[in-house]
Amino acid sequence: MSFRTHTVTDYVEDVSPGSGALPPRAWYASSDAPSLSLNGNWRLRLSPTADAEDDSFAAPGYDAGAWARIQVPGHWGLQGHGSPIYTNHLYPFPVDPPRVPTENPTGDHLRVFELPEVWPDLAEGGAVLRFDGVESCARVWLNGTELGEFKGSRLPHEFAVGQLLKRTGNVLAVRVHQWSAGSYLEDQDQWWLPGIFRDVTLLHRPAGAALDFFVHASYDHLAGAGTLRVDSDVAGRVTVAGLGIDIATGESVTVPVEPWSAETPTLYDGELTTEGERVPLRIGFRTVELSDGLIKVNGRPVLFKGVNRHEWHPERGRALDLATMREDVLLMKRHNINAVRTSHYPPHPAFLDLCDEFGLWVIDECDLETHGFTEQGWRDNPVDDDRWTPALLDRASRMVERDKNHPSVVIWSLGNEAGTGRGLTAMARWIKGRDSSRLVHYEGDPTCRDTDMYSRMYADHAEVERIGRELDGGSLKRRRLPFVLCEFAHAMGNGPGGLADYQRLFESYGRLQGAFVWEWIDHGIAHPGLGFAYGGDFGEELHDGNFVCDGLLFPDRRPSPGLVEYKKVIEPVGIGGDAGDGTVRITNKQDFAGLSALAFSWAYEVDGEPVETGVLSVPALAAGESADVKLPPPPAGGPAGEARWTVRAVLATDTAWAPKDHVVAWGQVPVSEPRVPTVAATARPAAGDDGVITLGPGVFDARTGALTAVGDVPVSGLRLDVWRATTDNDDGAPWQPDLRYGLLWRRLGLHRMRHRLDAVETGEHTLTVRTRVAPAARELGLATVYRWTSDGERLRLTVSTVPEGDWTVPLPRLGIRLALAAADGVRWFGGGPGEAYADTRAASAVGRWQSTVDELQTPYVRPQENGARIDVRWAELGGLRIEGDPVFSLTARRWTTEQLDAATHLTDLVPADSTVWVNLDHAQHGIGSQSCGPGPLPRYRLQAEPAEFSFVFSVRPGGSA
Ligand code: IPT
Repeated sequence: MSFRTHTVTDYVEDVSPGSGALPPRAWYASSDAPSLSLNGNWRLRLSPTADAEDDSFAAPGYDAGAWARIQVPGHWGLQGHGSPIYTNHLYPFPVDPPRVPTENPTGDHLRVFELPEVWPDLAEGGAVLRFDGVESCARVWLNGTELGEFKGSRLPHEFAVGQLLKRTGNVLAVRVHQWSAGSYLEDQDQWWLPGIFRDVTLLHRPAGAALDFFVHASYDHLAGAGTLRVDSDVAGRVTVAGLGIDIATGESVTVPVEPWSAETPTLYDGELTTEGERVPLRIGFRTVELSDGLIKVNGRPVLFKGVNRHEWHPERGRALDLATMREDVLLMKRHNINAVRTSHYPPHPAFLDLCDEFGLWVIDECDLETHGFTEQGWRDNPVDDDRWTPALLDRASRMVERDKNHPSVVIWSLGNEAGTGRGLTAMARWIKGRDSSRLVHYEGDPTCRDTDMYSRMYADHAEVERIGRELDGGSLKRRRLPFVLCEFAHAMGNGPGGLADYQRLFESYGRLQGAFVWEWIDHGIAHPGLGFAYGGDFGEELHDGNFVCDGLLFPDRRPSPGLVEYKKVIEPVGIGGDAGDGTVRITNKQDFAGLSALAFSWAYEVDGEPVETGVLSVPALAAGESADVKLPPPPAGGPAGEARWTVRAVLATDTAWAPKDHVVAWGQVPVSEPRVPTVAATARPAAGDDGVITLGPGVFDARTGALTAVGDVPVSGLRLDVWRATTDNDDGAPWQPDLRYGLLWRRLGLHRMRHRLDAVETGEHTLTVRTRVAPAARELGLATVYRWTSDGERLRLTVSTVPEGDWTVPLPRLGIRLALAAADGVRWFGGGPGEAYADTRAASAVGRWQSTVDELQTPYVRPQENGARIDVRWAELGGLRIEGDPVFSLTARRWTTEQLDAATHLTDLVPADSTVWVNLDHAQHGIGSQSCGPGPLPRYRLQAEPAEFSFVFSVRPGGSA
């Protein structure tokens, strides 16, 4: 055999999708034909340009002994070679399609393999080499013969290799280029991470093997019957034992079945048998249609409670293992999520198997985004340039053919943020022609020319309501379409706020068929010095910072408070009411299922402690039905105090996704109001000769009026505080036209307020400290008076503030801060167990909670305001007991707000000593979602207006710390 040594790189910049690969087809694992995973340890040589090395490495006998080793699937940039780049929509190279930079990191991958014993005789049948994902362009050789090259990073590519295989010493060579013409089509908001990042598999293809097949399994909800037909390239038989089905391919049969839905994901195991192989089928019967202007499945409109899922692992990037995919699905199911948009590319195929099995509606999105062209007014956009259309159609067909047999996939999405153009229309036409059983989605074209639904991202509540009321106008076609928010509630940092307000709209207007939170997981990269790294941490010349950390999960898959909030807001069962009439209203908010999977219970709580509990018997409610369910009479003779009912719905038995007793939904019904602490002002302030004033347990500096101790608990730095370490949502995105309060606050100087002491006055029973709190260079300020009284045991502080000057912005927070010398455990009665703010408070339940100062922190990848517990009646920490009048919001941390504000990574937060900084807030400004969407609704803004609030301090029985 002769092997020519040359370097060809033209294909890299060719708009064509590639050459040499087999036509796309369904992805499946044969029951009997053997396969060989080529995942594992490969050799890697990284070069700076596409042509730095010739292709002699592909020849048998090449000695790669000096090359590095790399784990496949994997990205070389996460395995010590080169580094990742993060941009949101900017191309990190000059825009001159289809040209790419000369500096084009190129990874030559090499692997030598033997065929396993079980592999049939090489003369029998063929073999296919399958790549499930390579970014962004690959050229492939087996045993020195070039197979072809391809683009389309998150799509499968197969090559026929039967005639090239040997029993031993097979040499597979893959040259991977970071940049290619394909990069112009893959401008998704994520890390640019080249490599062979999904499986590489060799599949034996016996003679008479199934090639491609299409399972058509519809459901007639009126007849309760499913119709099955399997079209197959290679004729054979289809059997479904559980349904007594045994038909020829191409033939259809109708039988009574249980339908598939995300709520009841009934799958029937079947088999396709061709002459050469047996293929397992997992059949879910369902019919998706657009009817009466609504997306209906099995005859009923569905409400998507969705998330956008990028594939991410903090160490392995987009090379996800099965366990991680499974964890994602389990976490979604446990948090009441029923839908996933596979933003912005088809996921690893195993993820869709899990969606079929556990029940999630899927919008399967094509690997297409050209967002960077927005910088030039979308000029030269590949989706509106016929030369690129073959590449677009290739991508559409690779997605549809691969995933067409998944019942979970109900909608095909053409891609994301690609502007408008003929290429998209061509894709939609092709998809409709190939698969009329699903709907088509695309957000980027407001005329909805190619789609079956009107889709938007980040529309504010008011606009969503207008759309719900069908007052939004738009093209005639669009006005007849259902609406989804394919992205909303930007989950960057603390937030998103306003989820409950959106959900109320979705549940009120039929046209609004739900929404998908942006996004599932933070794409932080585990980093020894930084905790998690984000854009800019690898020295990128262009980057978008921590905009890549905007998920409901932290990078290590711990749920953030945003996910806990979302779970509450999208509960499948509504539990609420007002105990006045002794009932609780139960609503089955599901689209299909009844309530038989759930067990209901009640607890009667006084001051947060359960006094009595019992089973609540709830009538069988069909999807959409409600009932007022009688609560038992309140227990007689119980303790006096603030009482409420807590009603829970838990799983009645173990399910595939969570154990028995997993809480699915809950609600609280208050019986009485919070009790307000009273302190008779009987103690008298006493001046000592050491410059100290005492009032009950309070010890003050006589000159400044500053509190220095409560009993034996030292306290320092107590004063009005209006600043918070701005959240990503406070700061807002650079393109946000709206008011961005984070910037306005800083411009005003609210982060550097000065406290002028005007007077320290002692009255008969009071110590009054008058101040004015204001930033340098401004005339506005807050006249602030601290009034102290005591009954000898407890010390009451009443703070009054009156804004002076022209306040045109809300306040970040309004309350006091103080420092304790030490604190660890924290107990409180109020909202919990987790973080909550004015517009992120649905999941906060009133009760008795305990935690530690360290556990109260929420580890947002970029540090910012976090960890507030709301509606606190009283809290105990550091030896103090603090009661609120009215209830307050509590944060406690081992660093100051200023340190939190200055930190850029979690590892910047290091306690200086044992000091704990405590904020007791009368209120905080809402959170909103302005890191990409709307800010907090007006009612969650903390307006600067006169306010008065009180705290009662005492030494906690049992002493300090
Ligand atoms: C929208 C993108 O579709 C998504 O990929 C992500 O970038 C998100 O925003 C923000 O995190 S694009 C929208 C900002 C116009």
